[in-house]
Amino acid sequence: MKRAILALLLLAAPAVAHDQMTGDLHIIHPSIPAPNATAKSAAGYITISNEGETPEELLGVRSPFAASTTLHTTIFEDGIAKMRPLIGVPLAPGDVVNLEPGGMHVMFMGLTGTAKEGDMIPATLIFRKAGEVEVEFMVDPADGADHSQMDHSGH
Ligand SMILES: [Cu+2]
Repeated sequence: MKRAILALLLLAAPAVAHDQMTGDLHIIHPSIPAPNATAKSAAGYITISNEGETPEELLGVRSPFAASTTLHTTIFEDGIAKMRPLIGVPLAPGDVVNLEPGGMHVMFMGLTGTAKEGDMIPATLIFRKAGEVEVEFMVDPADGADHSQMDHSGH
């Protein structure tokens, strides 16, 4: 199972993927598409697999890369993508949860610096059971989306 997921990810990712196992949690390729030089915010993506037997939940993210870092989901209203804050991301036993473009994501708002492809951005994932887990978000090639322009009126 684990191998299959990683193999898929490696196929899909143009650059290198990275992953880590922390307790029962397999944390796969935290990444940020390179924001443009003037971007005020950026989205982060990640795949988390709960390989244990107890429910887990991602409660939040902290990073020196942004003034505030929150969990978001994307909803569509009249065909327009809007982002809304999430309280947490449930991770049931056996679940593989993707934070990915067009869906749930980590929102870095008020960037404290620039990031270019290949940079590693330190961050802390906060889980209900596992507590704080240090990760690095890899800066991937730009995806052309400027999250500064997106609707965040839910904040
Ligand atoms: Cu967002």
